[in-house]
Amino acid sequence: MRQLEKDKNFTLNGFWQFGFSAEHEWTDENLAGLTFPDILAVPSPFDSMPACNGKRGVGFYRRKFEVPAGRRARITFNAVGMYAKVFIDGRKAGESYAPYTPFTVDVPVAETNERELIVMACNRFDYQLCPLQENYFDFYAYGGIFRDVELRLLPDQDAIDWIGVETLDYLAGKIRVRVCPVRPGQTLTVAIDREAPQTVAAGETVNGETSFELTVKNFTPWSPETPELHMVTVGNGTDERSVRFGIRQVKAEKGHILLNGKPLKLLGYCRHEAHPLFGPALPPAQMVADLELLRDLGCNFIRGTHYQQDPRFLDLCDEMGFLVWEEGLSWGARVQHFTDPNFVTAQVAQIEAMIKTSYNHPSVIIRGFLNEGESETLESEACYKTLIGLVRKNDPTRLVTYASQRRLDDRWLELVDVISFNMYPGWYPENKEDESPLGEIIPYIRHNLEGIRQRGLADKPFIISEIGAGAIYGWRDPICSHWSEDYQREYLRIVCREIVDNPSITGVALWQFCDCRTHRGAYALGRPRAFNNKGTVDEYRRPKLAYEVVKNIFKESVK
Ligand code: ADA
Repeated sequence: MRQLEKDKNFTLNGFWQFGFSAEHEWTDENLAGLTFPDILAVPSPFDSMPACNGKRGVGFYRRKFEVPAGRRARITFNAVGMYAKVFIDGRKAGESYAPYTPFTVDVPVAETNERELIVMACNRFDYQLCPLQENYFDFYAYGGIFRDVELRLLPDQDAIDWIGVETLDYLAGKIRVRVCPVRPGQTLTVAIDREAPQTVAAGETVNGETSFELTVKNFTPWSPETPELHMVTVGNGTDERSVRFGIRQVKAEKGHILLNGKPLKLLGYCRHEAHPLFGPALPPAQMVADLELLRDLGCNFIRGTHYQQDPRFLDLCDEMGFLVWEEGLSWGARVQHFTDPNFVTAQVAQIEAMIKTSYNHPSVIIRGFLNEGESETLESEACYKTLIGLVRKNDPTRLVTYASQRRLDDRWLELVDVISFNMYPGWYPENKEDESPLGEIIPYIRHNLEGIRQRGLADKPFIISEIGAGAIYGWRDPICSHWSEDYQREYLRIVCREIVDNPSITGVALWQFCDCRTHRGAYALGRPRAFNNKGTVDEYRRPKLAYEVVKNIFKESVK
């Protein structure tokens, strides 16, 4: 308990008691009959573990935890799939219907130290309850507590909930620090790195939030080459919290993305958090290994598809100097979604949460949402405009985009900072009669660039947000057919050359870094092994033939 008092935060990861029922009704909140015969490691999805592999139903998790008697505390769940209810000492304390989105529950004050936590997590598709994730998405929908669980002891009053840091002047080291909640006139202390704290008076508060400007004295702007990080600690007399940040500026100008005034060429991959054994709960060692591989491939850029990435992974991107496009959960939203207020509300809530969660990560330079929605339709207008407006308002220092698959038919390209197209010429070819449609790739890319120019949008940076070809690991084929490693190698050779040589292309997120499990059942008919096989490495990160080709072209281009 002494350690707990000292640190204020501690992890609730570890081995929890576990039970599963395929029949349990989600509306049934009676805890009395639940049994927990098994053990499950948290974080991990229950449906990638041997006992429940591939099952859909409700997982029940239970563990004890400690909070000093009389103290307030809060638990953060960094992600539970697909939706969850949390019970503390037998009483419902919170719920969440947004997979991949962190949520918190407050621990009611009690007279005992020892407490009991039960979590019900359901992985049944239910559009009414959880409109963000559906069964046709091209990645497996896992269930269970699959990211970290943390407990924080709170002061009796005036807990600081959130601190956000943004760069005002990357040359002078000027930053704005946002703090909430704060009472008008409240005195705060603030310290940068190891400097002595200074006192500031909270000025005007808006919705309980105040902000003040500071100057960091010794710094180098954050960049992939110099990923320098700083810490700000804010205290209010009863609470004290620290967040890490980097000083850097991102801008879109004259067709370029500028980082600290210098144009970037973004070379990288779309990356799912995926592993055949651990699902989306990647062990830290695998996160580091993925970034080492990406670095070896000559990449500086990751599109975190198609949901918020694990905060620990973003920490690593900050430290290792990767540039990240972060996006909300969505895949192929249609008119029926855009006209459903429930869907739009869920999208808004998750994007608001995403912005708050990753606000202080210098690695995150772009925010995206609604991957491949029906953006050619008028019905999609309100949803796209709402989300674009939300990012601009809540996070004006980052660039806004979305991956469009409607490309030149897309209606909302004028509204974004960066135009991003997903495209698969030569894989899903225009002409199925062509036995080797590799010749389609370059004309197709250039046709889209020309279309953008004709639409008067050449001053917006352009990213190919997905492009790729499937290859089954180990399948070599002298006739270079679809699904062979040979075809993928030739495909990516053409794509990467064009990306690095064509100055009108600001960047690429190749589809995709590693093979990953996709839907079960007939949706997987076009997906051998029920995996999306377009990884440059397979699901165990074994390199395919394309690996060396991508690496040589990307590395050569930055020499
Ligand atoms: C889409 C989608 C990806 C993946 C890809 C493919 O562009 O955004 O998630 O499904 O197609 O492999 O076809």
